[in-house]
Amino acid sequence: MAAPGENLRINPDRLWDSLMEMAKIGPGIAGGNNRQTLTDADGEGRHLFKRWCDAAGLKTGIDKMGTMFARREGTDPDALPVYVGSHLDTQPTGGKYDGVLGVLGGLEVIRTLNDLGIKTKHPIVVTNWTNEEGARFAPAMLASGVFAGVHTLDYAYLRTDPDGKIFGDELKRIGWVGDEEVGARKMHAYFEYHIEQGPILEAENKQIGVVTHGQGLWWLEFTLTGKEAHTGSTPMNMRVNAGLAMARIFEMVQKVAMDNQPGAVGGVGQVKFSPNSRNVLPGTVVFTVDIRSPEQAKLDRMRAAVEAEAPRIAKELGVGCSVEAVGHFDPVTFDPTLVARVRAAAEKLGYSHMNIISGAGHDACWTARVAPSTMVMCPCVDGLSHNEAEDISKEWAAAGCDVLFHAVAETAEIVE
Ligand code: HGY
Ligand code: MN
Ligand code: MN
Repeated sequence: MAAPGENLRINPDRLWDSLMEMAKIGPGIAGGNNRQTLTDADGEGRHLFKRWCDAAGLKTGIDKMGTMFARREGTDPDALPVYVGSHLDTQPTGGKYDGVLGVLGGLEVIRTLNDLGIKTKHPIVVTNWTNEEGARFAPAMLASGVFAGVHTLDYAYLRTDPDGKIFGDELKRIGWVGDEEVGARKMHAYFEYHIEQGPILEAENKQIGVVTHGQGLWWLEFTLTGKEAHTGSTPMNMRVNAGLAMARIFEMVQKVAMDNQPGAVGGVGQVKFSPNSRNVLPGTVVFTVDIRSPEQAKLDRMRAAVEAEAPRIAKELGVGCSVEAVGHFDPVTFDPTLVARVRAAAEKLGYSHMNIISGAGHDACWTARVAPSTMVMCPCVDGLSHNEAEDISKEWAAAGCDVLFHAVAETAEIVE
């Protein structure tokens, strides 16, 4: 006996075609994408998304962080909207699905409601958050962080990229500064559909991740001060070697993460040597330690250990050491009612599913501070993400979007 609405499914080909169309904007060099936030490519991707929203009959509002909100009216204009979204910006060597699947999956929900002529009591708003990745401008989830009251607009506008470009200037340059106050919008609920970016769902052969929690994160930016000197003629006992201090700190971060298993990760993705010349010992080395855990106590313990050990390591080598926390969010528990709705949708549709904790950060981690929020996940091949080879199947993409459709439609309350 089919469950009511079980046969309501999204259009897999339309979703896939939209993903492939968006992937043409800001192409990478190895099949993925380089559509970093506030670049011309980001601006082009925004225009394409806006055109699609216009064609779907949505009214698009933009806030002062450039976040895009495309609204489908409900039968009760006073009812708070159900928001569904993610991000269109990518890593410099990003994949075609990280973030994009959630924005275009939200649009596919709207397109399917339009096809079926379904009305909902609550409006539904598809959202493209500015600068989720934090690759060009730290921290990650910057716009949703301002929306949730974690960062001020001024703080965000003054963030600078590695070339010294300023966030506010770049947002103005690409022409996407909106007039809405950031955070003025109130949400009935928020859903985010995302690839897992880890290996669990594929390994467990599950189609749907029912996301109960998101792990917390610290981004600790270290500046090590050594002495610029000739790599050839400077005797080993006369060196003030910031590069060596960095290497020993990396080893220490690895040990801190391994000592806190299970449920802890630590590593470094970005390093800047100055003057970065092959035969000059670095005067300064700047790098960001990324540590994460779903357990608050463990996350804080790891931060304390790293911040205690790094200066000691540096001092042994006569190297100066300073640290600044440039990104942080605590572990988040998603809304149990919405989580149960996602699980029920997967069951109704006959998709295999399992509870999962998000290893990556998402805008939902911030919206959870201001509205009931949760996520839906689909597997990705070999758990690979933040790599141009990031890959998913059309079937995985569609199954997750079907679940998103049912969870969003139910929360928005279908009007017969
Ligand atoms: O860093 C993260 O977890 C996300 O991809 N911005
Ligand atoms: Mn993402
Ligand atoms: Mn990402």
